[in-house]
Amino acid sequence: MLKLHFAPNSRAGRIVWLLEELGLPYELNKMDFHPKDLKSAEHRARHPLGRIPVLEDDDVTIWESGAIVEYILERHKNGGLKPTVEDPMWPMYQQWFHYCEGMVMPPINTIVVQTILLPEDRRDPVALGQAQRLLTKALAPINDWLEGKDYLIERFSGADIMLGHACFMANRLGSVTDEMTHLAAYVERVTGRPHFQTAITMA
Ligand SMILES: N[C@@H](CCC(=O)N[C@@H](CS)C(=O)NCC(=O)O)C(=O)O
Repeated sequence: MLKLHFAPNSRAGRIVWLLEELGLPYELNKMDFHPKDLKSAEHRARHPLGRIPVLEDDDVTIWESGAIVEYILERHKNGGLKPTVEDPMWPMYQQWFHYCEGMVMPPINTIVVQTILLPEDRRDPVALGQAQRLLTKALAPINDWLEGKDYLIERFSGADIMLGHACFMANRLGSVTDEMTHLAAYVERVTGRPHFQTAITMA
């Protein structure tokens, strides 16, 4: 049985979303998004940095949300959500899948740290401004690419689990502007999926 180590309002929601989309059975270890749980010796034994998500599958323990998505799609795919290597959309699947943690999440992390996690007297407006500008730049090619498409490779896929979730977070932080019409419609489409709602409202 797959076991997901989870806390609300985090990237672990991506994995719940995927498991729900695939209809796979899983067990959830719900933790608080708090050092008492994430930095406990028990959790650090699963993830050396005390982060989430972590997936256990019999004798396998794997972390990094993208690696977990790929692991589930390869070993338990239950029929899809990933193009084959011969598929003309496969290169774009790869690109947008990795663009998520590579380019979009780093400024999101900084914005969250600078607006939520740090106490007010330790926040740095210069770092915040830089991250906001970087995020706006990183979102622009996604907006352009999505013109005329419902999803990143036209049909719903693992790339949407990754980058769609990151775009949802960017939107929550106010970085998806009115001019980004294709991206705004995409965020609405992705967040309107019933399994996304299940994952995101899970506390
Ligand atoms: N690149 C990693 C990032 C993991 C990560 O930073 N997770 C956050 C939650 S979204 C976390 O565990 N934060 C707790 C902490 O930094 O102490 C992934 O995609 O899994």
